[in-house]
Amino acid sequence: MNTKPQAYDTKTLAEINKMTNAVDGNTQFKKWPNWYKRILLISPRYDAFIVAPHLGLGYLATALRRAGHEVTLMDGLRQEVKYDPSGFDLVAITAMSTYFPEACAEVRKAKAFGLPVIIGGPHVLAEPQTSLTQSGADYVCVGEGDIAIVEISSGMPPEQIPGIAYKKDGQFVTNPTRGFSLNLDSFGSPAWDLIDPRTYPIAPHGMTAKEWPLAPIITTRGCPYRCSYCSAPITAGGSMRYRNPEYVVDEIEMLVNKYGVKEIQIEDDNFTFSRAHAVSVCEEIIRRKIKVCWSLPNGVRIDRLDPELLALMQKSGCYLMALGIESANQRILDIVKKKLDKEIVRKVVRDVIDSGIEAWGFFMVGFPTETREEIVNTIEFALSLPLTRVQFTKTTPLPGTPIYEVWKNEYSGGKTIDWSRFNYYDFNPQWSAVSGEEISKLQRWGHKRFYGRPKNFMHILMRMKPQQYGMLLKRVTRLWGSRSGDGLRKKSPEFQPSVSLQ
Ligand code: B12
Ligand code: SF4
Repeated sequence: MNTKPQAYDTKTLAEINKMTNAVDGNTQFKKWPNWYKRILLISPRYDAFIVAPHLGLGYLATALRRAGHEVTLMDGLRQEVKYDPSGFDLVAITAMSTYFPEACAEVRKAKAFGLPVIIGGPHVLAEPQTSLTQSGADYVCVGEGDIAIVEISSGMPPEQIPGIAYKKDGQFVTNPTRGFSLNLDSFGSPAWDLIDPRTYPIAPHGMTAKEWPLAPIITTRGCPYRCSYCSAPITAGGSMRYRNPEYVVDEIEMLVNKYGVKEIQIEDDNFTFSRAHAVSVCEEIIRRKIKVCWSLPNGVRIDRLDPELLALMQKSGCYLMALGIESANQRILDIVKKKLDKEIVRKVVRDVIDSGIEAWGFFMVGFPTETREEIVNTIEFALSLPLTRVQFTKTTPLPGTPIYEVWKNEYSGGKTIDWSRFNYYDFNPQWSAVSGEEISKLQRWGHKRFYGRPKNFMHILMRMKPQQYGMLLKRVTRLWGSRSGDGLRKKSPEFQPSVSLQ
């Protein structure tokens, strides 16, 4: 088995568009005898507070349409996933780890109708073999799907398709890896008509937003860092790939003009890694005088910001950014290979605020070997910064990451994960020096202290639309009921910190 990723080149946007008119005239879009015409893309319904247009499925839809397929997209968080099987020839389902069980249920449904099924997404690309076995799908896409899905749908024999896995004569077969595409522009934009921002409820990433309708976009894929808890480099690639800033701003302009979008959420893993890229996007927005505000709710690196860049970002409409701070302890930052100097955090947060951009802080608790004092130190540090929002998430061993291997080999005790509780609040890997129950308490205590401050609480309320209040209540109740390491939902007695926290 060849597992070495191979970078491959793709066509330019203009070339691809030209090819669309000649579907049969090239190898990439060749129709094999088993050509599947009508493709159903599904993101399953699962328990969620955030309901955002699914960019991944949007991109797959674009790729399929270009190759002449008819595409239907059902997002279970927006609509009921109900279909007449006679309307489809192939079903394609996406899955993150948290909703892998729901994805499996969709696979079973489609298979009961006799439809061929391919699954993909961050969970299955990290766990292809178990995903195939547990779901019962016909194919697993082990990586970026933009080309693989076209090849599967074209009826190409599976053994010729890089980056997929399947079963042949009862044996699991993994084809050679498909590298990450070097030319993101060849993928165009997601099929926005199928993930129309106006058809989604007001439940954006980060829960709050300034304007509505709102659309997420990506301007880059990948991240060159290797933080050992993060699966972004596995999902989106271990090096930066950039879209042409002009095409990015074309997309923003189109979203504003055609869909009435008033706010953009840039979901890149590392938007400011290349200062030149970030500058170009901002300058192009300013040059075209686009009336839109934008934010970075997925987080940016603290060490990839400077006052001039921040000023430009603010001028172009950026009003909010989340900062990946993670821990106040250099020991922890070093063991998880964050490559961040804790000493610069306070100054950068100040720079962000001074530029007129609101700063949120992402922190994590329950790292391997982390002590109680270290967790408390992180919470205290977070509380001492001028942030308007904080998130203390539990360190979760996402499949494919180095810490997943550590968890599996040293702490899992041979047990398997209940994926339905595999999120940053409910799962506890039991590898910290602190018990799971204590981590849950500290997580709640940190949030309680931060949002217990009237100005922080009011800030959220002011940003929310009245129709979101029910969701807020549900979210708070959920956080307070988050599960600890033993897997049982427990009512915790009033938490009394055992060290002085003042
Ligand atoms: C935006 C985002 C979100 C958004 C929206 C997600 C969405 N609807 O797509 C929101 C805010 C909702 C979200 C939530 C969470 N997220 Co998130 N998110 C992202 C982020 C930053 C970008 C995703 C994106 O749009 N990428 C761009 C598109 C083009 O890529 P894509 O969706 O991966 O799709 C491509 C391929 O994966 C593949 N593909 C995908 N599906 C399919 C299906 C088929 C059939 C095929 C062939 C191919 C295929 O082809 C697509 C096109 O190339 C990623 C980071 C990353 N780099 O992936 C994390 C990421 C996906 N999230 C992650 C996590 C952990 C979460 C949470 C579980 C965190 C939490 N709170 O506990 C929650 C889920 C909440 C819940 N209730 O379960 C992890 C997932 C790891 C995993 N093993 O599942 C990631 C990778 C980040 C990380 N920390 O490592 N997230
Ligand atoms: S946490 Fe951020 S910097 Fe680290 S690997 Fe993930 S995306 Fe890259």
